[in-house]
Amino acid sequence: MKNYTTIHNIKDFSSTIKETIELKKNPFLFSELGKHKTLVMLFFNSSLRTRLSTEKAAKHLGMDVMVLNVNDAWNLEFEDGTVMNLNNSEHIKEAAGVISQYADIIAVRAFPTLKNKQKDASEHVITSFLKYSSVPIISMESATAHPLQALADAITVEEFKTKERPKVVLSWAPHPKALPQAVANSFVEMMQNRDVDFSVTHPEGYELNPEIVKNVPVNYNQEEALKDADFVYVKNWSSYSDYGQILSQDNNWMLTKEKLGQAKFMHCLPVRRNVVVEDAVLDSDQSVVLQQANNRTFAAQIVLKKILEEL
Ligand code: SN0
Repeated sequence: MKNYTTIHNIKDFSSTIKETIELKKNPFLFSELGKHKTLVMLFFNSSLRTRLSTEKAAKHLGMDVMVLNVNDAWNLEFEDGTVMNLNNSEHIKEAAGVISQYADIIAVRAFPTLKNKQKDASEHVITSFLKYSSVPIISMESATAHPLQALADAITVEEFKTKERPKVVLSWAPHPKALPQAVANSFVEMMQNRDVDFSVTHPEGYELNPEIVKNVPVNYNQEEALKDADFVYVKNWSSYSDYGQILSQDNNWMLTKEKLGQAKFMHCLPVRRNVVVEDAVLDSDQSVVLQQANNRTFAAQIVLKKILEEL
């Protein structure tokens, strides 16, 4: 693997997931692979799981890890040819060139603006790192995708499924803040590549990018959509068509124990209790959010392993 910025950098989903579940049994098996190799993690935004699980994964492989909260460094300029006489002190060309000399792999987290749809769609941060770095790039959530999360999600479904082809539903839920579509996008793309009965439910106006959703069934009636589900993945996102806007905070869309039925509950975390999902769900043994978060380590580890093998 050269880079991991989209789930499509994975060649074979089934074998990668199988390999990850094996790796989980013996995480230190390849502890020599990353010896004297450095992972630099760059955060433009907050992180708990991503930061800790990716560092843990790298250490399982024997790597050294350096973390930089980019907001503590110089403000970066991404436009080409600008006269840099305002707030941005350093151009991405120099920054990426410099970091590439310190790192064997660079991992980047950069959320969307949720204001400028075209700029977010262009993925200007991750694209600039791909362009100006001389080492592999891993996305730790970009403007439109969260491929490490989606891989952890697929592993979790594989581990908990009790039938050959489980019914998986992605449900929108209310939230006080405008959130990215990234997690939902990558989950939708991943489920399209798995043997599952997959559908999405959300209020009108919350349609995700049609180029991503393609022919996945969308139901505006949540209760109907959730019927007989084996996995309910809940996530808020802001409107894509009315870009970045909060159109509804209707708490009838909060996931309750009643609506969950017998299904397993999934969420990428962090989650707002009793806004997105009620306590009774998170506190029940149908919730697999902790196991899902644990799989973030092994998703990162399989990706790092595949990249290290090609260095
Ligand atoms: C991010 C998102 O993309 O939705 C990261 C999820 C992995 N989530 C948030 O920003 C939640 C923030 C909040 O205040 O609840």
